[in-house]
Amino acid sequence: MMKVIKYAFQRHGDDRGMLVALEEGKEIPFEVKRVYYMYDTVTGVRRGFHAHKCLQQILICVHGFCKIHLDNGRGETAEVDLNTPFEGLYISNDMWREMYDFSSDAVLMVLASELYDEADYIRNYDDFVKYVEENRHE
Ligand code: T46
Repeated sequence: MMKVIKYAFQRHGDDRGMLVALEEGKEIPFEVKRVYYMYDTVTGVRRGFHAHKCLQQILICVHGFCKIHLDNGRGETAEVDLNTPFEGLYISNDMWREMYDFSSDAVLMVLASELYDEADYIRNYDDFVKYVEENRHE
């Protein structure tokens, strides 16, 4: 079974409601260079279908819910539910990802360690498995 790293962020709640604070070097283990989010995802859509050579990310479904399929290219996979604004899924580089089962109100926010760079994407699954094999350090 593949190890999945999910963070449970501290919730600062009081009688006004809830607040989550994320700080680089504390809750987030990398320098955050970019934030993006997806919303109004069409029902039934599956997105992603790629891996990254260098990029690390934390995915937070700040509203609604969705699921993430992870595949390390070495025969191990995981399905992860994201359904609260106080949990974050860490995705390392060299990890195939697909996002699916979005609720109609889902807002999936992503904290990223690098700026957008198309050259960092591996968009073909067979190329990804080959890349993992070639870059194995054990
Ligand atoms: C990832 C998963 C979780 C930009 O111009 N800047 C950006 O920072 C991003 C992320 C995207 N774009 C443009 C590129 C495409 O024309 O937005 C469009 C949709 O991006 P993409 O098809 O790559 O979206 P997803 O949902 O397949 O993947 C995204 C991220 O790209 C990817 O890094 O890990 O979310």
